[in-house]
Amino acid sequence: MSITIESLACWLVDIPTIRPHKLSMATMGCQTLTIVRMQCANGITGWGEATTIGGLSYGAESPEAIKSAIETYLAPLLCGQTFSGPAALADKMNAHVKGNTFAKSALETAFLDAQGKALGLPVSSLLGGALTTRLPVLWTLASGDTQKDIEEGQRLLAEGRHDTFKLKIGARGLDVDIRHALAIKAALGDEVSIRVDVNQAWDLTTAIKGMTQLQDGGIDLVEQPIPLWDRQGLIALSQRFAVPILADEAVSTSHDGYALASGGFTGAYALKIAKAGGPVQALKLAQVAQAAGVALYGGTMLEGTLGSVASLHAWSTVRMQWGTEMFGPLLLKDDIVVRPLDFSHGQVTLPQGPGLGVDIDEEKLRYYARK
Ligand code: MUC
Ligand code: MG
Repeated sequence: MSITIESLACWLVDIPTIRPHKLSMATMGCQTLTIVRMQCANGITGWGEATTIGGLSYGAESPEAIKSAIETYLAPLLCGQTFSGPAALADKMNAHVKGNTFAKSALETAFLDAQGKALGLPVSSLLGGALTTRLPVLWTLASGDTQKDIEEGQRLLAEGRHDTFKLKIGARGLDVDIRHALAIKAALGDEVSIRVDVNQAWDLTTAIKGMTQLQDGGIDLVEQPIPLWDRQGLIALSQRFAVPILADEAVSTSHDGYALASGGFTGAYALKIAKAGGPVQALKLAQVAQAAGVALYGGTMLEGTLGSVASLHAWSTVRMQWGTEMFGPLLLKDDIVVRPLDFSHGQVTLPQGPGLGVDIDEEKLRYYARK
């Protein structure tokens, strides 16, 4: 069903995190959600969200730049136009705007929300149909303190909320990081899957040393140990070690996925709607991975509920061999939605209503929106 976009509005929404979240390149005390409202013909409203991590320290688009790209370039391009579906929308955006995949992701999300509402179908149905309505979700232990991380992990295990954890390492020396990871693995026990994300912080030599020790210590997955540009290094590490590599920053689009896989990469790809330019675009990378025998993982840019649900609709349509990390809403002190997501037993429930299946609390949106 065709959708005519009438107007677009955009807000920067700052929400504090429940504790400092320490990554190799930034410590987050707050997350900024760039929220988009797409007003369409026939009174239909679509909502979308884009987030990044730590301003400009993770990716090339800051929240402010996402808002500016939408307001200055994408809104004038799209408003008044009719699109038969997300393919036509992406075609138009890509013909006139290079890059800016975070901004495009928020707009593709809002469009899918509007089209799903117009058709009375959940977004997952527009993307091929959900294989499941409950998806696995891990938690990231990243307080920066080993003992605090152990206590947090033990508490979440006891509450039955998560059974798999990711650790953020790479900000400190290799020996400190390895001690940290192996102490958490030892404390949480053999049954618990522990993965690490280095966020590009090591060079190849350090990665060979580090991965040897992580593999011997029973770590299950090593995410993006070396810089995103070192494709050959990532392929070499994936072939050298039994512990699998999860490519994150190195693989944004289907083109990156094709280049890595055809170069001999084995392991898994972290899909993220922001890296690819939206849920439909992220699934193109999933299809390349499936064709190449590379496993899949549902990644987050620490989105709030809107962005997490947009991702979940996409992730629900493919088999995620390594599960997902769509815990972003749990890291935030509050959100701008009427009903929070249902997280329990290491899983999250995919909303079933038309579109994203998420209602916005406009009072909260106004309260948290940057003035
Ligand atoms: C990343 O690089 O994967 C995902 C979980 C988390 O704690 O940080 C993000 C970013
Ligand atoms: Mg990562």
